[in-house]
Amino acid sequence: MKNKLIRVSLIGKTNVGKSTLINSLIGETISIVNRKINTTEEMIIGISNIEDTQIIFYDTPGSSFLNNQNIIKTKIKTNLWEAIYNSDCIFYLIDSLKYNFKNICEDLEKINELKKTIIIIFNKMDLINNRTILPYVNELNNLGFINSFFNISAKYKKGLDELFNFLKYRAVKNKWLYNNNEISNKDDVFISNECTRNAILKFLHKEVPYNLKVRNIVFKILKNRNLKIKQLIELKNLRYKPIILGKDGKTIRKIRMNSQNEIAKIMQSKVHLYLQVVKFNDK
Ligand SMILES: Nc1nc2c(ncn2[C@@H]2O[C@H](COP(=O)(O)OP(=O)(O)OP(=O)(O)O)[C@@H](O)[C@H]2O)c(=O)[nH]1
Ligand SMILES: [Mg+2]
Repeated sequence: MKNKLIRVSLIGKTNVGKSTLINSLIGETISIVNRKINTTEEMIIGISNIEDTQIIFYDTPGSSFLNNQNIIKTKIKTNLWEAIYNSDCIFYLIDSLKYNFKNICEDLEKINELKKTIIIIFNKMDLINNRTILPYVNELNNLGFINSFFNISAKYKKGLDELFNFLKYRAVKNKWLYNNNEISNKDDVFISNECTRNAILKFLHKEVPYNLKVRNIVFKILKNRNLKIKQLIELKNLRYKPIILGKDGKTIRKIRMNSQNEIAKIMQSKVHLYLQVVKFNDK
């Protein structure tokens, strides 16, 4: 019987490991992970079905968008709040190495206005002794509205069973929202575009990666089951083009190889990736 449902938002500052966690929970790469800040731009949904329960996870952009008064209404901010509104509970992730009570409190108080169940998750526990976080737990517990605390390592998949058990227990009678075979709202085209954006984030610094879009124009499964993919890197401003190409095309070649390898790993097939750098809206 498919009759229980729970929806969970993964919220937290940039780089705390939200996308790593959704990938580990779903068991596949559906959201890209990077050491740079503000990697995730769109809301990404991951679906996990366990017996009669469907668990829906929303991966969101970093929570700096929650409070930012300068951003009145952007797609990112709207996505973030939409995820929170639609959730039955919030997993608020903390990078255990970068605990900052005041910063975290700002987010938590804002989220708590919606009276959602808030669960604190200390991530990156592979890098720190368990005892270090005890005073943090105490401090946050004193806020009076935190439902529970978990310690995990999203990267090394530690502590995830406890999260699943908690969610299974809290799921309530409701119709499933997705079919049994769906694991994400994002398709292979989206993920392959994201691999290229991620490679650009890796090899280029400063504002360049945040001022472009990757758009797919060909996604074809060839007779030998290889994948042929063509993508446009669309720039808002063409002055970035030489930076992306690099000297003698060195940088774009590195981006192409890195993305091609990543897509091949995720799709488990050989990939031929072609990239072209164009001005936004150029055909
Ligand atoms: N050691 C360790 N590193 C982790 C863990 N979880 C995530 N990371 C690393 O932290 C960095 C950021 O991870 P992401 O998953 O991209 O973080 P995010 O919260 O989605 O970041 P934004 O999308 O920018 O908001 C990456 O380099 C990850 O490999 C963990 O459990 N342990
Ligand atoms: Mg992310």
